[in-house]
Amino acid sequence: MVALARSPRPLPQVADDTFAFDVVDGLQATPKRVPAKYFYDDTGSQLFERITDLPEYYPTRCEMRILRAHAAEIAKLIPDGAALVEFGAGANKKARILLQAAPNIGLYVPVDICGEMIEREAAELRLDFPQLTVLPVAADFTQAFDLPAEAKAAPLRVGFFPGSTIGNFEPHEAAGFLRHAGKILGARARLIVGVDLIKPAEVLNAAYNDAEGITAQFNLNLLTRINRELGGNFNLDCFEHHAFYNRERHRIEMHLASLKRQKAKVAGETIEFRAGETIHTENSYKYSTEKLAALARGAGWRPLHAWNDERKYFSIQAFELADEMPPLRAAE
Ligand code: AVJ
Repeated sequence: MVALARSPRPLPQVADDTFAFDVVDGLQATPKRVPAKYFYDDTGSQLFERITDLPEYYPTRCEMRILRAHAAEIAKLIPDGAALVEFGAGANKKARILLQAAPNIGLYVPVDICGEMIEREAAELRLDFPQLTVLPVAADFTQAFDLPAEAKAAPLRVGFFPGSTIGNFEPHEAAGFLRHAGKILGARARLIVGVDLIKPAEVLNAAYNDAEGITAQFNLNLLTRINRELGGNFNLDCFEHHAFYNRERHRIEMHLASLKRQKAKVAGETIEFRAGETIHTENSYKYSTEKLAALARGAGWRPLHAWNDERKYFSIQAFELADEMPPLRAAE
C-alpha cells in the first residue's frame, strides 16, 4: 500500500534492517530523500513535542481548540465499549480530550513508530484514566500491523489520525492508507482525521522556520540518528535546514541542504553531495476540506461531519466505513 517502490539493488547490511535500506536507497536516488517517519527516534519525538509549543507552529493549538470546542459532538461517534485506535500517537494529549469526553471508551490503542514515547505516555495515561485499558502498539503504521486481540473483540473500532500526519503521505499514498485503515478497523468503523488546511504562504513558511530554530534541530537530528545508528559520519555543521511552501503542490517541503561539496559515509556506502544539493526529508501536504473528503470517499469512507476553527487553519473530519468499497477498486 503506502510503502515506496524500491529499486532492485543488493541490500546494504542485513536484509531486515529497513532503516539502513531506506536511508541508503534514498541517498543514492536523485534527488536525494529520506522518509519523514525516520525523524521520530526518541530525541526526534521530543523535539517534535517542543515544535508543537512554538508560537509560529499553529496546527497543534488549532486542532486542540477544535477538539475541545466540539468534544461532546465528536465523542458521540464513539459508542460505549468501542476501541479507539490512534495512528502515530506520539504524546497523546489529543486523545486525552476524546477520552475525557467519551468516558465509556473500552480500550485505547496508541500506535506509534517510537516505542519509548508510547510506553512512557501509556504509563501516565493509566494513572489519569484508571478505568481505561491502554494497549500501546510499537509499529510503523504505514506497514501492515496487527491490532491486539482485545481491540479486535471490541464492538467496533474508531480510528483517530490527528496532527495532519496524513499530510506526510503523497495524496495517492494517503488514499492507500485510508483504505488500509478501513481494513484494519473493520465493519462499522469510524475514523476521525485532523488535517492542516491551505492558507497564506507566510503563515505556513513561518510555522516551519521558527525563530528559535527547533524545527531546524528536528530536521538535523535525522543526520545525528543516521550517524549513531548507521555508522554515518555526517558533519552537522555542513548541512542547513531548508523549509518552504510549494504553492503548486500545496505542500511544505523540508530539506537538508549541503553547504559545500562533500562526501559522507553511511552504512559502508559513500554518498557525494554537490554544494547546495539537498536531502528531501519531508512533505507536509495541505488540503481543503473538500479534497480530503473526496480522497476518503474514494478510499471507502463516507464523510459524516467536518469541524474547522474560525480562521479555517485546520479541519477535523469524521467518516464512517461505507458498506461497500467504491466500485472502481472493489476487486483490490
Ligand atoms: C505533524 C508530522 C505532519 O508537517 O507539521 C513539524 C511534522 N515537521 N515541523 C508537520 C513537522 C516540521 C508535521 N506533522
